[in-house]
Amino acid sequence: MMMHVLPVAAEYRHGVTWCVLNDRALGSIRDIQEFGMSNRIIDTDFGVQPDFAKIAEACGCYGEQVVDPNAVDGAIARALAANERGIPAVLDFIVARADAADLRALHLLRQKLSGAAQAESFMEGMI
Ligand SMILES: Cc1ncc(C[n+]2csc(CCOP(=O)(O)OP(=O)(O)O)c2C)c(N)n1
Repeated sequence: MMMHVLPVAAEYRHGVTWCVLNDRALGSIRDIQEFGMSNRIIDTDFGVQPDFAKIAEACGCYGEQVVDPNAVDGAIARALAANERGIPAVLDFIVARADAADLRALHLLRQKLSGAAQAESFMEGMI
């Protein structure tokens, strides 16, 4: 989701819901920094996040932040109900950081197959 699409979707009354899985990070890039670049985490892990629900509302959309897992069904129902009325929606689900085991495994496999130096350049090439 890019922020500028929100007022456009509202303008054209698109019945669409964006679900943000909000772990306060650009996760895939952060994982590359952690596992492929000697744990140099730069500008991918955030202490401050915008309030995406308020941004949605400011753009004429329905917005809701969801923290409690028990609130997921209700939030989805409210978003879809807004969509039925021609109002786009953003659901900002606050989630824990996912386990990066897959990327770590891929990195280790590349190291085994082609040596550490090549694995490092492979990870750099992914950015
Ligand atoms: C407009 C745009 N800017 C930058 C990128 C480069 N990019 C690819 S993945 C990524 C991080 C995405 O983070 P997030 O949306 O949190 O998803 P995650 O990696 O956690 O699955 C970035 C910045 C992109 N693909 N598109």
